[in-house]
Amino acid sequence: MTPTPQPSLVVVANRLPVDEVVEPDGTTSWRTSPGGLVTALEPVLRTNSGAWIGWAGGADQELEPFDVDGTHLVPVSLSSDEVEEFYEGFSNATLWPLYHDVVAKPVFHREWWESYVRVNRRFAERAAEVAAPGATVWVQDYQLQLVPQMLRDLRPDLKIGFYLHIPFPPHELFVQLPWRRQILEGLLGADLIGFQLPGGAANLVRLVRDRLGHEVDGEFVHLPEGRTVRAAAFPISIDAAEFEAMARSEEVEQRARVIRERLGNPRTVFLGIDRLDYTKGIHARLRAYSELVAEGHLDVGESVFVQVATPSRERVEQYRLLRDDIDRLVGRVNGDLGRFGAPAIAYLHSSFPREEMAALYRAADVMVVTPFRDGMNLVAKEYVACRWDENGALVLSEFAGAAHELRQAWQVNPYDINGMKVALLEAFHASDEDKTRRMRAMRAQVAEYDVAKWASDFLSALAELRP
Ligand code: GDG
Repeated sequence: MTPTPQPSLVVVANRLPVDEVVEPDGTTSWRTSPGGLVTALEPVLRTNSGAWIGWAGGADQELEPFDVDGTHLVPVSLSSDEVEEFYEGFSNATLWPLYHDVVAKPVFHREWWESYVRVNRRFAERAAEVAAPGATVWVQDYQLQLVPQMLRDLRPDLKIGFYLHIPFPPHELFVQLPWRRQILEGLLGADLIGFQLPGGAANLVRLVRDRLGHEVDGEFVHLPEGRTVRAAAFPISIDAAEFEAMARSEEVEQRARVIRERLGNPRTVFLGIDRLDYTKGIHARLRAYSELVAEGHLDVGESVFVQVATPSRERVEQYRLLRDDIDRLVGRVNGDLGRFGAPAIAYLHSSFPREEMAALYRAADVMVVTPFRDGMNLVAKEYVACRWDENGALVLSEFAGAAHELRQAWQVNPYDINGMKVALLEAFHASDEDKTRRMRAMRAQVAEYDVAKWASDFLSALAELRP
């Protein structure tokens, strides 16, 4: 175990930012998992001799704290029952669909809730043990909404922030939750609650006023005990400079050319990249595209739709059903419309290294991002960051948080198949001048509000509260 001075900044997230890798000789080690959150927080954690508390990803793993690339990691263990009830159950089959407009039906189980409470308490206790006196603790996301209040009860000296990466639902949906009051009270343990969009913050404030009867004033909630909580929007972003640098490298450019060659050098490559999740609108977008091909607006061989679906939550039933639906649709479309060596849809169910993602973004003429509901959607921002040539078109759902910033995209309602078909064709036929004008504006936005700015905006807003 590495001795560490007591950290003055502690990040608490469901997952530790590392993956276990097995070396050829059978020994295992840890590697930082690539991702915006880690990149953004690593420098802040380093200067504050910070720590990160989270689950290492396996069941029944008892691990001592360890350091990876200068970040001090404190593992929290989950039993296999807890993986099933807290993680796959309450987090991903209750909260996830409920917070995403009930796109799928949320499942309510009392045992799952009990597991959620138990695991949240474990995270809170770990944070209470680790944090220095007066430290700042930043709790992340929907799996840990009870942690702020549990932690405040244990350590009233701490400054506590909470950030929700997914949408926060309107009153009408949230109140379905049998444990709605406990969740609201859990969140209010924080001094600052951050959301992707102002609408999420407004939903929370309204719920707190109507359901708990607290006095509210704009972004502020005044609690009976005299404490004030702020709820506000801090839209997350990516490390835009890093993506652009990757996209400018000779290896990535070369790989993008190879990808297009392997696809048969079509005139136009459409691209979708998503975790295989029912919120992402994959099925509806592939239907819109395939109708355009069937009706003769697009020609197989000249155009191809590349859909990458990264495996996700494969033990949750709704995700298994979705996979079957997509498999069936792609099979039918290619069977009906494809030719030898020229499918209408090139579908890959797998995940790739980041360089390959950048090469795909470079190879794509039209990027299609059509979630039914999405907190932000970083894929849309990554595409923009990679288009240093100021070319390429983005078709973007108006229900992704990113639509509030990427206003120059071709925006669509993913429930409107005909509307999506029109937008896909417009993006396909757009002039270079039109694409450049739009891309330039979107690139300026993504370059300025990057993930480092997101983290520093949140942490300075937190520091300003309760001097
Ligand atoms: C949640 C919210 C919010 C995907 N496939 C591969 C891969 N990825 C990377 C993408 C991107 C990330 O995963 C996905 O982020 P998104 O934002 O698109 O979506 P969620 O996973 O649902 O994220 C979302 C986000 O949290 C942050 O707050 O924006 O709304 O739902 O970075 O590039 N990366 C690699 N290989 C893959 O195959 N290396």
